[in-house]
This record gives sequence, structure tokens and C-alpha cells, in this order.
Amino acid sequence: MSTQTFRSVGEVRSIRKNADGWDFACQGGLVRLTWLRDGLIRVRATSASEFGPDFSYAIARREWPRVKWTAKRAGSRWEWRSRRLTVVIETNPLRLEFQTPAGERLNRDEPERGMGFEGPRCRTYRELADGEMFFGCGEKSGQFNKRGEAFANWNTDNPAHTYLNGELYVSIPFLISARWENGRPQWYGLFFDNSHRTFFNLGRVTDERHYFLEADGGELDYYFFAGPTLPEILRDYTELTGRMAMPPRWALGYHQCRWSYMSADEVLEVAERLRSTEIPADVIYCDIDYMDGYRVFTWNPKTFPKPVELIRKLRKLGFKLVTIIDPGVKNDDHYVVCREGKANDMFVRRPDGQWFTGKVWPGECVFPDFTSPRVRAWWGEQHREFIELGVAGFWNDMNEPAVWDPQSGGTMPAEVLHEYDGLWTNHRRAHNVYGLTMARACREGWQRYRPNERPFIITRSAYAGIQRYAMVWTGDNHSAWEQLELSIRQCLNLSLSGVPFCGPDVGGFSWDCTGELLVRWTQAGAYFPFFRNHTAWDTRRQEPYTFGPEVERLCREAIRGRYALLPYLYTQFFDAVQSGTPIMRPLFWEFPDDPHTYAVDDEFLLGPSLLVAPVLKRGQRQRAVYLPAGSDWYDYRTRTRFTGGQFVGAAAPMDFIPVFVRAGTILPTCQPTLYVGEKPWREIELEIFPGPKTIGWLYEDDGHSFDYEKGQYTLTRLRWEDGDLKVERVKDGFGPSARLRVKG
Ligand code: MIG
Repeated sequence: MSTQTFRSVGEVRSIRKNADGWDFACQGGLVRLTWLRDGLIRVRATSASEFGPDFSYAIARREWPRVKWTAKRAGSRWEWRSRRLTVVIETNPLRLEFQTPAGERLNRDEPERGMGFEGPRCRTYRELADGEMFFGCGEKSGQFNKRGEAFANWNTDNPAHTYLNGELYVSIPFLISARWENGRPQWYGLFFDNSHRTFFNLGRVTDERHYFLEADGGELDYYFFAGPTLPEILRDYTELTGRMAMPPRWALGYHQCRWSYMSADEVLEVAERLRSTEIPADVIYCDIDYMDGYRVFTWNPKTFPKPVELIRKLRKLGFKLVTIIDPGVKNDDHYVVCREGKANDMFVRRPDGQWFTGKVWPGECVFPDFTSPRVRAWWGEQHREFIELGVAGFWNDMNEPAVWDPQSGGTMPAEVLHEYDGLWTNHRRAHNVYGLTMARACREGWQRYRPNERPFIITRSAYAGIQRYAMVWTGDNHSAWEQLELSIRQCLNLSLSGVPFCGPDVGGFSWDCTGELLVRWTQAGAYFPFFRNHTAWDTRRQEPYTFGPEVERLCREAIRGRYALLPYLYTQFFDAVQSGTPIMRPLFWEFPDDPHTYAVDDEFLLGPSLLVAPVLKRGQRQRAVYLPAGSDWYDYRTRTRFTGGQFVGAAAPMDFIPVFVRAGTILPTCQPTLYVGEKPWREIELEIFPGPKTIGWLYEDDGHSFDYEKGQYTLTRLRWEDGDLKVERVKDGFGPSARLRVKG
């Protein structure tokens, strides 16, 4: 129990006005309000006499055009107005209220306590509205709607996680609130940018009238997003924290992994088997056992004697190789990375100046301080040899960081020091950005050696803004039906947290998968942005061909289905790159006016048009599917048309899961290939699902370079009118665009 008591910032004593906002000197702290854009305001508070340096690893954009706003005084309150947001500032004591321009309350400080401090902690108590729902918050397990839950954000290697909310690998303290008001949804977003351990209590065991957000240290620093719509909140959030760049097109294919393929021969055997069984696949992984004694950036000379040859053979088969890279560097002075790193002061130290060492796979390790720009550059250089060998991507694991020391909670002790880009601090503040800065070092290294090739970087740990550097997979799940179900909620919330490229270990990591579960998970996974089958060392084989011919056939069909949809999927990736739009979307993203969509967490949309209803139970051969109101829907297979706003009973034999297409869709598809680059998309087949207005989009580029950023892409708007296809090139920058053919 804390002996300290919470002290609210209290009443405003004086105000200092700057161009974009004001400083309020309060009885118990200093508060700064700044407009970033119309509808986006930043609130900072400190108990110190001055604000600390303004720095955050999450923030991508610092310069914003001037916002038009006005301030008006009425007694002890000020009213600030911009076009999308009104802020009411009560000064005695200081309390903030956020309103729509029409004066409807979006959210406000809880009147009794507002914001303040408790010892080193900062906290904001906020009013909780009746029926308020919460989404986002990264990859947390638990319910889809986080109302009534409480959780810490502290990156944790939690390999046995379940549906019970706990600390997981990723911390994204970004919250989206939705609530019904006069028959319409009302939205706001709140990004609590503090890299210390944060704790969100979203109405669990409180009086149901408030929720609170707190951090273990540092300043109270949050951004309020007024929307008014959900896409506008995500657009603003991803403008602030950045958007992903296009991944290489092959990264959208099927990935095959296992901990571990123990030798180059085994990697090739799996690759060849996938080809001979005609299961489409693009990527194969080397998990930790490819290394020499788990030393990063080495190969085991016995089992992987000629990596160049391996990569050449894989390339011939149409496979890319991705290797795992852990942060722990074996503490072995005969090992060049360790020796050089020590000589150049690259590793984190204890306060007494000693290297911090901790045990992970290689045994005793030292750990790079990725919060140093110098260390990031050096770490980036370490990838050079692998990049030049032809390694196509990097897998950043164990970067919470995981350290096998139960004494310090499975990570570094709090007192370990970090440079934090010049703001020297300890692990309390650096912990949650360790993974993000590692992924950043990897990406920046790649960019140095392959500036015009898109990197593929997959990370387990992350903080807000990770989408600028890497995609995220959800870590160590297990082969259980519950976990297949959970992965939908996790990836929907990750998608709403600015990370569009995400996915789980298909088939499950721990435990033995069954044929039926693998089929159902593969059928669902085919519609997730990231699609990788992976499993742990002590489980049965999990490649789709290891469960007998029937499972093999069913998985092949599911994976072929994804390859057929790649033109559509790739177009969604471009949308995410441009506007921060999630690829995998909750139903309410597209149908916010249908109140029933908010409770649907066992279906999702891929892009605007495909509704996917995975089978989540053993033995289930049909399932209820909710079709949102506001559109008609076609069964993807039978083309039977249904009206929205109802549950339908959909057939789900082992051959497929229910998928519906929104009426009014032109779906660009292609002939499935064995891997993405096997043949260029010469011909795109357009599947027409007529509606009142029937449209579609197609994005094309070279699939691997950054030339699209210079306009070398083609974006086509398709319309279907009176049985005729109308083609409009919105952008015509990529030469060899495909021929379009209406199917059927
Ligand atoms: O301590 O590299 O989540 O995907 O196979 C386990 C071995 C370390 C954890 C990752 C998992 C990977 C495994 N790693």
C-alpha cells in the first residue's frame, strides 16, 4: 500500500500564453496545453517547476501548421474553440473538459480529482460515461472491449498468456473510446505517451463513474483526439506516431517457421516439401539454432556451413530467408560482437559502471543500449554481412527485453542505465522502448545497405510508433481453440493501435496442434495481414503436410485462397501506408451506425469489403454470422445475397470458413501462384458483387523498392455501371500495370 497520497494539480495561479497553447502554473504543478491540429490537443503536466526536455520515441511528427483557435473567458473558466474541438478549462481548481463544437461532452477530468501526482507517479482521473467502450491498447488479451478491465503496460515475455488480461510483449498506451449518444456513436482517442510502466484502469472495481491512467514516473503527457469519426482519430494518431511503409510484396505471402529448423538441409527439405505439395509459400525462417552457440550474427559452422548456398537454393525455389536476431550478446570476449561492443561502450551498465549481464539463450549476455544513437548505428552495421548474404528479413525476438532472472521480473533490473538519446535514465523509463529502439536500429541498418529495398522486420516487443520500423506478431500463444479466438481480438486492437501489419502464430506456438485446429487456424489466418505458421521446439511438426493428405489439401486450398486475394490485400496495405487505416478491421470501422457491430469480436473485416467469420470450435460445421446493417452481403462462394442487420446461419464444412462480400464491391484477384514473385500479375480478375454503387480499387507497384514514394505506382478506381466496367487511373506512375478482366 502506498503511503503517499494523491495531490491534484489544484488551482491555477497564473497563465503564460504562447502561440499554440498556454502554460498554467498551478498550486501543485505546471500544466501545458498545446494545439497540434484542429481536433488534436496535447496536455502535459509536471510536479517540477519546469518541464523536462520534450522527447518521445513514439512521436514521428513535431512540426504542425498553425491551428485556428479562439479563447474566451467566462468567470473562472476559459473556453477554447477550434473547428473540431472545444476545450473548457476550469481554473479553480484546474479541470479540463473536451467537447464537440456543438457543445456535447466527449470526456472530462473527473471533477473530484482531475490530474495530479502521487510520489513519483502521475495520474489522470477521467469521467467514465454510461455505456462507454474502450478499444485499442495494443495487443492485450482479455476482452475486445476493454471497459471494466485493468492492466499494466510493461513489456513482458509472457509465454503462457491466456484470455486473462496480463502484461504482454507490447505497450501501446493508446485508447479509443466509443459511446452511444442520441442514436449515434461518439468517439474520442487518448494517447498517454509515457514510456515508464503505465497502468490503465478502465472501470474495473471503481465506482463506474471514473477511469484512470497512470505512469510510474515522468510527466503526465497525453494527446486528446476529437475525431469526430474513428478513421479521423486513427489518421491523426498515425500522423503523430507515424505510419508503416510498404513491406516487400512477398511478405504478404505464407510464412513457414519452426523453432527450429536445425540445419540448412532441414530448411531446404521443408522448402522443397512445400513446393512438391504445391502449398504456396514465400518465407522460411531460421530460429535461434542456426547460430553458433546462440551468438547473434553468426552461423553454426556444422549445421549451416554455407549460408550463401542455402540462400541461393532457397531463392531458386522462390523462398526468402528470415533470421532471428535476439538482443542478448553472449558475454564472451573471444566473440567479436561482444569484444567490439565492450571496447566501444555499446552495452548497458549498472550504476556502479559494471556491465549489466543477464542470462538468455547464449548463457550470460551483455545487452546493447538501443536508446543510444551511436549504438543503434553500430547494431545496424552488424546486419551488413547477413544483408549481403541475401538474408531477406530480420526477426527481433526477446526484446522486451527478456532476461532469465526472476528477481527482476524476467527483465533488466530497474537501476540499469540507458542513454535515452541524451537524457540518461534508468531501465524504468527505457524498458518499454527497448524493443522499439532495437527494431529501429535494425531498420536503419538495412536502409544504409539497401536504401531502395523494402526491409521486412518482425518484432515481438513494441511501443507506440513501432509501425514505422517493424510489423508485430503476438508472441507465444498456444495450440488451443481459445487462442485462435483470442488472436482476432488481439489483432483487431493492435490494428486500432496504429499497427496494421500483425498476426499470430498460426496453429499455435506451445502445445501440439491437431489437424482440425490447424485447418481452421489456417483458414482464418489466410485473412490476417500477417500469415505465419510457427511452433515451439517441443511440439509435434506443424507444417500443413504433416497431418495427412486431407489436412494438407484443406490448408493448401486456404493458402491458395489468400494468394488469389493478394491484389486486393496489397491494395489495403497501400491504404494503411497512406492514411493509417487498419487492414484488419472491426465491423464497427465500416458500420459505426449499427450498434450491434460493437459486440462482434469473433468476425472481422479484411479491408472494406470482406467479412470473415472463422470457425472457432472443434467439430463446428456451421456458425452464426452477423451481417452488419447498412449493406447487403453475398456469400463469397454461393453468391447468395443477404440483407444486412441480421444473423445468418452459414455453412462451414471443413473445406472453408464463412466469408461474405459487401454488396457494391469489385474485388481484384489473381490466379494463385506458388509464391508471390513466381509470375507478375499480368492479368487481374475482377469479381463483381453488385450493389447500389459498385466500386473497387487496385494498387500496383514494383513490389520491392521505395520508388512508389516518388510516385511510381498505379492506383486505379474501378466502377461497374449498367454491366460496364469503368476504369479510372487516379495515378498512373507504374508502367507494367496488369490487364483487367471481369470474371464470370
Ligand atoms: O525463449 O527463439 O516468441 O517465437 O520461437 C523463447 C525461440 C524464445 C520466443 C519466441 C518464439 C521463438 C522462441 N523465442
